[in-house]
Amino acid sequence: MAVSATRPLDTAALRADFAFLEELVSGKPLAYLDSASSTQKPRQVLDRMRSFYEHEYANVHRGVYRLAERATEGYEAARRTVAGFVNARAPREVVFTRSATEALNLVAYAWGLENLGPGDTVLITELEHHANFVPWQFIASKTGASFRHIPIDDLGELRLETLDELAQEGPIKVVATGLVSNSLGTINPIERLAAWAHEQGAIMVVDAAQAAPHRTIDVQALGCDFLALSSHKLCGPSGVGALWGRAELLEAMQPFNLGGEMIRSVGLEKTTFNELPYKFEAGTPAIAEAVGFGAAIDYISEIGLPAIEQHEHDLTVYAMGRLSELDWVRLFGPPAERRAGIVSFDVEGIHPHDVAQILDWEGIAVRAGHHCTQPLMARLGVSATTRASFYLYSIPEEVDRLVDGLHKVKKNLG
Ligand code: 7TS
Repeated sequence: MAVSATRPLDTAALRADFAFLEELVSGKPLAYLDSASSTQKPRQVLDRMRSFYEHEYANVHRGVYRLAERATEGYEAARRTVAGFVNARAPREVVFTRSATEALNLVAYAWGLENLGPGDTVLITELEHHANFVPWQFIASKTGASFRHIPIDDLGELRLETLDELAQEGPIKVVATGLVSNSLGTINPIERLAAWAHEQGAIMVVDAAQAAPHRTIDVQALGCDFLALSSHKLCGPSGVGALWGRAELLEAMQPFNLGGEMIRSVGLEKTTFNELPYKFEAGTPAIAEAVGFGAAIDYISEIGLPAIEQHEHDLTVYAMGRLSELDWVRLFGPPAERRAGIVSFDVEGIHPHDVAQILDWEGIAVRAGHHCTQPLMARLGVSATTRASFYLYSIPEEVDRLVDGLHKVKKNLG
């Protein structure tokens, strides 16, 4: 299957790559509208992992025998693929982690503990996923730094006019923000924030977990210093993610986890550490998963990120249009032009968990909850929302089924 970036996605051909679409739930075809939580996996990724396990598998960076060399080559090829995917200057700027969460913890601990102190400010946003919120809050409290946030407006967009006021409160050392909000889909102006962060003498940390699957990522154009992503959100396996960091910053940092290949030499008196990127990869990594991550990037890159983004945008416009026909449904977040393929809403008088439960009986999978963004939920004045999210295999008929399902929810519980 080859789809040009300029042509619409051939969803019928793409959907044939995904076995999960053959599943029936309550006797109905599954409408999987929860790709922001995790995406489904195409056969190409699963085949690559199976073939790697069958023909190329051994531990990496250790053996001198042929199989270990093959495994190491597969693992390092995946690193080169991730590096190319985010336009890193070199593969050594890419560290494999367990997840985007671990990547963000790595920066907060390894950079934050050394570089933050009383009087400094860590700035996050009111939109953040807990993975880019709690580690900074924790490290700020450990180091005595203050922890502040960029507020949002009623549409869920950052109030950039507050930046200068925030800067007056003390030196800002870190600006940490998501590129795309997992709860509202808001797309944040990272280039502008990165330029501003650097004017303040701060580093710019980008959580791209929710952006990398859907739009082209270029760390050099974004102007950031660190960027985190996860494999499982872009058609790859779970258990692996990546941190991209500027080499000079990674070089200057202390390791995060200790043991295994991240070590150069160990003595009773002193231990020295390996070079980048191995310094940050302790223990046996998720080897076949990294290879699957690379295969997933190849898969979505061949389809074309611009085409995926356009497809999701069209679905979002359609979904927001259809949902706004229901005057008992309240939509959260910015207009479709300024958001990714995520639609969070509230059904008047019915708890999101009940909404999701009834939709499940109709074979429709949506997420209900706070989506690991409790400060955002507080700002919106709700404890939870129902969230539909799209990916390259999503189709308008699934949006129609969602709307029909919501009519049933309203009839049963409204
Ligand atoms: N950052 C963002 C913006 C996310 O959406 C998520 C996961 C993470 C970080 C953490 O990624 P992980 O791979 O380390 O788990 N978001 C969601 C979600 O929206 N529903 O389930 C997981």
